[in-house]
Amino acid sequence: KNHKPLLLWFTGLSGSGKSTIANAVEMALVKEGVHTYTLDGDNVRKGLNSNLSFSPEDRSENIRRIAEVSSLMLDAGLVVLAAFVSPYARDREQVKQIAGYSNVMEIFVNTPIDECERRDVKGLYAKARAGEIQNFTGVNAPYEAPVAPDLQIDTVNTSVEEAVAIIIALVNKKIKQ
Ligand code: GGZ
Repeated sequence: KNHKPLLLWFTGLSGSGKSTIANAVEMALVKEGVHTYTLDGDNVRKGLNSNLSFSPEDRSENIRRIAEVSSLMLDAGLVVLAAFVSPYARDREQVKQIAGYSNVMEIFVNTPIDECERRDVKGLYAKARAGEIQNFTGVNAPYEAPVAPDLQIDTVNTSVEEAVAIIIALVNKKIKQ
């Protein structure tokens, strides 16, 4: 089936639910015959960006490379889902510059830090509070919330299924015109 390429950029704190939502959206798109690829910390920071830390400079380089890879995937016609903390507004702006403004849908997974910390799925917040992780976003490194995202998901009041339905409706409008 024919569809336009698109980059869905998920930004939010560690444990906000970015990857969970992105993976569920991808499954729904694949069911519709859309060609997708998901980039997240698990597949990018272990390979392409394994030489990068969580310093502000390395985070910027992390995001820049991901934007360039995404841009190549857009050339291949894919719907790319990228789930990264991407805490700096300047870096997210650069993503749009690299991939093309009209190709990017910025989705802010807006889960408050208290909730991320309460869930603490990977135990990283506890470690950060104990001083075992430096530069941990929300604890001892900043998160610059998007001022005007294309979409904002409140994961406290919205289920994953509801979030998927909202995102899919918007995505289909963009890629099937
Ligand atoms: C934030 C960190 C850090 C620090 C390791 N700060 O919940 P997770 O585990 O799976 O998601 C986080 C992931 C963030 O990587 P990104 O490439 O998305 O970050 S960025 O866009 O800022 O470059 C977390 C884990 O890596 N992690 N140390 N200090 N998250």
